[in-house]
Amino acid sequence: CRAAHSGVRRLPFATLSQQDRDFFQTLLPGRALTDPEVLEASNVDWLKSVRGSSELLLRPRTTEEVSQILRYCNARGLAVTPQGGNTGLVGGSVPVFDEIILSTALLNQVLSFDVVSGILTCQAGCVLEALSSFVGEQDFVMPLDLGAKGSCHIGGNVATNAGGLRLLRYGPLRGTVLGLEVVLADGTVLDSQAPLRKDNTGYDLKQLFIGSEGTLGVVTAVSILCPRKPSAVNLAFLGCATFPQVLETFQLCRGMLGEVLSAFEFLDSACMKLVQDHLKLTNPIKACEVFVTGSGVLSLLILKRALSPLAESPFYILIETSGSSAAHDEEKLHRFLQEVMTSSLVADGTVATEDSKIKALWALRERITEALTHDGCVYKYDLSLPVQHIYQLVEDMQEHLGTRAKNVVGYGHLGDGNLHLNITSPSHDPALLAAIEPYVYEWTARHHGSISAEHGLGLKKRNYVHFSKPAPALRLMWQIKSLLDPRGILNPYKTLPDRASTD
Ligand code: FAD
Ligand code: 2HG
Ligand code: ZN
Repeated sequence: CRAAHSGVRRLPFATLSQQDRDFFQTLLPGRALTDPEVLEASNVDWLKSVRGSSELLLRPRTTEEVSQILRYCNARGLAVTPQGGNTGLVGGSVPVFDEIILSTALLNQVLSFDVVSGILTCQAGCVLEALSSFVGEQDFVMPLDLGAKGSCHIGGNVATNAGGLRLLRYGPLRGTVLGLEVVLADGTVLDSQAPLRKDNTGYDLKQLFIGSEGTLGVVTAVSILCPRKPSAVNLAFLGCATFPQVLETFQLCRGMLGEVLSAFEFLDSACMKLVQDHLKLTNPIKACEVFVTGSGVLSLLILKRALSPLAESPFYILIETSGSSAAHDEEKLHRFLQEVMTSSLVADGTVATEDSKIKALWALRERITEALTHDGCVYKYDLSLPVQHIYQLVEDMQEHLGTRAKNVVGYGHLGDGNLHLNITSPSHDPALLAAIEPYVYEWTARHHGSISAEHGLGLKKRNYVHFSKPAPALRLMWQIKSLLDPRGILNPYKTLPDRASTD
């Protein structure tokens, strides 16, 4: 299922010489890898949709090593692809041709954690889940969470400005990242690691690197603000008969749950079917576990079943509350659930307060991406849209494609106005792709949306960015790129649209 490379030409970068290999072997003994079998995993992206042919994988341990690598590559004109956990979904993390892969896998040390302020400072290659466990032991949480947490690196999260499942509560990384250490293309180390909540000393340069997808510098360390771990968490998994009811539930939920609302996610029944069919997960509503709860008020609550017990719902929503008082949060959730059930906004549901059950319910949402990979070739769209139009696109696309697609599914971070539209087909189908694009981007532009809400542009979306950004903005982006990376060695062919299209 590959098409992303089409039309991309190799730029006139230098090719790797024996002298270059010797330099890197000396700089990083045992950590400059050339074995094609080892390189295979780093040359291919998570979706297995983009494959490069790099012959060198570098694994620095220190910022100084990253600096020396880039200084050398810049002088030689060798192109470099920074790589974290390689979980990116837009083909940004792997080489397109023979770029050297600079992996952050060994930059994996926590540097400091302040239990008073909650500020964590760590190297860029720390795995998100490991950081979550680390701060969790001290009663804090990471301000972001995503399905790829077991593999993605915090540096990769920063480089993509990842959103994820906690954004509704803690906001984007642009607010929670307090400082960055970045190595520029010429090897200069830019240290803006100020572990301060407030810092108005001129331009906020770190913002340039957040979401720059490895095209402006290599992030080597991150300071990030961690909130206290909420002592009470509840998760409601509810079924709705129509999308307007999902929207009304969202509106009501914001009003009634207020400050304890921490996530509002949705999936359609086609997604539910995919996780059931491909991953053998169970629909908790259909399975008749009418109400699974821990203690307190919720355990007494039996939801009225408006549909027959075995009916599938067309839509499912996950509502998470996080707070510091279990009784208070449960009472709020109780009142909200009563309201949505009696007004028939919600047809059916289940609630969990125990950790293992919460995890099982979250898996239904978090593992949709994985289930999709078992469904054939996946065409993936990550869109921001005004929330009232968010599912209209899925329905329009279903009608537009008819039987040409195997599945057209919608899910996402409804609370953030972020739709994940995924279309599958048994194999790569250029005619299907031509029917999807630019239709999907035109639709998004017409509704004043963004063609990339949280995944970035990478290789796959960069030439569609004009649907969301005006020409002067794109020209300025190229000017910034030229200023910071005049030889263009950092992650070429990614993020920025073809230069000619912006001149
Ligand atoms: P990589 O994939 O290795 O790299 C991504 C980009 O960042 C590349 O352009 C790379 O060159 C650059 N990069 C990586 N590290 C650095 C660095 N240190 N310095 C400079 N540039 C660097 N994304 C979301 O936003 N929200 C989600 O909810 C979400 N869920 C996901 C669920 C699954 C199952 C999967 C597979 C992916 C999901 N993603 C999600 C996408 C992906 O996980 C994120 O984009 C993540 O932030 C990428 O981190 P990574 O370490 O894997 O980066
Ligand atoms: C999610 O929210 C991720 O699950 C992945 O952002 C979305 O695979 C996708 O389309
Ligand atoms: Zn997402």
